[in-house]
Amino acid sequence: MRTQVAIIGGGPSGLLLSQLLHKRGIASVVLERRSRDYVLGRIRAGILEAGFVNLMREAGVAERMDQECIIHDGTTFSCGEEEFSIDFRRHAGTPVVVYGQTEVTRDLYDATEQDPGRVITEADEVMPHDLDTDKPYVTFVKDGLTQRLDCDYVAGCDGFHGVSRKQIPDSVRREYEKTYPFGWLGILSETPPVHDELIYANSEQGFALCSLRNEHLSRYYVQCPLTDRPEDWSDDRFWEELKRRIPSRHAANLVTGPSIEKSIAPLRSFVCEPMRWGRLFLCGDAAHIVPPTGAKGLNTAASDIHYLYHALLQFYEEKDGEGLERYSEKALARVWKAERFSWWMTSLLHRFPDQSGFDLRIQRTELAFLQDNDAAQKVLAENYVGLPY
Ligand code: RFL
Ligand code: PHB
Repeated sequence: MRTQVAIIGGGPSGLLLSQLLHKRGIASVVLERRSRDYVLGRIRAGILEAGFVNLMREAGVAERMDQECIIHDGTTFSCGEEEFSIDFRRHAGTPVVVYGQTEVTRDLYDATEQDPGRVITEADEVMPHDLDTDKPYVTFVKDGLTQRLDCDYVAGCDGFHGVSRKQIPDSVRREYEKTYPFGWLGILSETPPVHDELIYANSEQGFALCSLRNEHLSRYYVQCPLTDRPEDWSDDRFWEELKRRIPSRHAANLVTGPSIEKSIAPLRSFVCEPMRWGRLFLCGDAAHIVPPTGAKGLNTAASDIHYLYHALLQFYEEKDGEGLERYSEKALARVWKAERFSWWMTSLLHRFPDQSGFDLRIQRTELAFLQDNDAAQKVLAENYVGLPY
């Protein structure tokens, strides 16, 4: 088999790249280890930056999103009973969009259906080869048969636990990592959202987030110890804890119900440099992870795809390799800003085990400053809605 761009991983990064290239007549094959249903079963991001929305439109897969998404002009922060809202439109000139990663991925999978063969699911033992030559290829096993996919370039879109990043030799690869001493317990429930904005809550009991997918489907999170397991949290325990962490006027309005999904995610900051080695280009979670507090993971994956897509267009349409040469530098410049913002939001809102009385007062003062200061709100709004590509 031969294609122009071999894409390892059929999550949102890989599928979006493939769809954008397809629109411009550039051939790609996506190799995904799991089944489509498995990928669509993962409940993850909910907030899209305008840059992401524009890429979905450019890829021709925005019809359902444009009909069903919810526009959010601002977000609420609370600290105990105190709360305030930051107006994105006023401070940054643009809102954010609520539309789940599950729906984004479904729309992208649906678009590939007219073009069978572009996505190969349940591909085992995917392995790229000869990445430092001008004839790279990828081998994989499908239905027990080993196959070979020759290509010009390989996009490593296979998430944090994928094979792509490890192909960059140890002597070249630098990794920067910070793990946080807590996780997020998340539930999805078929109940109306508690508020018409997201609520990011700092409380004595720890962080909580009230989010949503649509007017009948809510997504809530509470900070929890890393040693907890989802089985330790009955639905009743979850709702009680959430109510303790948000202002009482919202707790009084909270509609509870059975959870339809419950999971714990660890929080980590991670960056791999460089994001390109030979003919391999890393994108999304394969190259970097952020704690979810700033809603930046999927959005940063999308900015990588923007840079790589334009670099590939420049190469195939104008025979100019400059974009490919500069991919890692351009992507990393934006990645580190998302890392900084996500780390800052995480530090602002969580309880840390080693936090002193002084640290707590500083955290509270930082929130009070954000509440009172227009310039601070503008900085937050610009980062939250997404820095320019
Ligand atoms: P993914 O989604 O992990 O997809 C990678 C795909 O590669 C496949 N794969 C392989 N395929 C072939 N061979 C191999 N050897 C392979 N190894 C892996 C996997 O099966 C998978 O299908 O990475 P991608 O595409 O880069 O997308 C990244 C996003 O999924 C991630 O950044 C976001 O979900 C992060 N995130 C959020 N991001 C936001 O922008 N806004 C949010 O509100 C937000 N909330 C979240 C989040 C992540 C969370 N969790 C669970 C970590 C909330 C949570 C709770
Ligand atoms: C979500 O809805 O899952 C979500 C929203 C905002 C975040 C993280 C997760 O910061």
